[in-house]
Amino acid sequence: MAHTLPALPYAHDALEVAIDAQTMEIHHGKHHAAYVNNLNAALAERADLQSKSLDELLRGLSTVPDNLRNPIRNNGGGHWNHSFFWELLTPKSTEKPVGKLAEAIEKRFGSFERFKEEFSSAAAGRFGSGWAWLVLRDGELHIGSTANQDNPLMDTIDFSGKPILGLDVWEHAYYLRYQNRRPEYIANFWKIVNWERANAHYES
Ligand code: MN3
Repeated sequence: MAHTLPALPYAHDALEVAIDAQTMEIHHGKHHAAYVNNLNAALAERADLQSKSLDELLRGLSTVPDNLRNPIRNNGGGHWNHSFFWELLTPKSTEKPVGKLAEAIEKRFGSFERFKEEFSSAAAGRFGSGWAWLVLRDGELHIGSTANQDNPLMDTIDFSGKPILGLDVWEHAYYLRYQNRRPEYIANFWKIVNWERANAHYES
């Protein structure tokens, strides 16, 4: 089964309060699509790897053949991260956490404001391209970031856990509107977070 590009769960211009329509079109239709195509190309000769789910491929990255590890890491990671990210955005954000996740954030970070500061700081501080994450590890929430298209599922990197929230801080995610102003993009991200979805990740 070939990997496929998932449709966006909203219109390209639905997130204008934070992300412009052209960025969404290029980001989903070109960047994400390229990760999917390149992943399928990397797996073309390997029926054994094609039968694995994307989650399985990334969790077992250390065991895939050496010549395929980087293509799967970059393109499989890119496909997974973007599929996860689109679902965490919504034009109808509650703009604050809900459910058990809201309680857990309060307990772990003291307040939602404090959590936002720490997450924003991880996102702004990631040098070059990468992602900021909120993950659940050993029953506790942790904030961190990864380079390029690495993610916390991969058994080849240090930062691990079950992803609850993720933010793409590659320049392609914000450059058309924000140019070098990554912190402004991050500040507006909080207006479009799908906290129902993040809570579902936390509770599942
Ligand atoms: Mn991206």
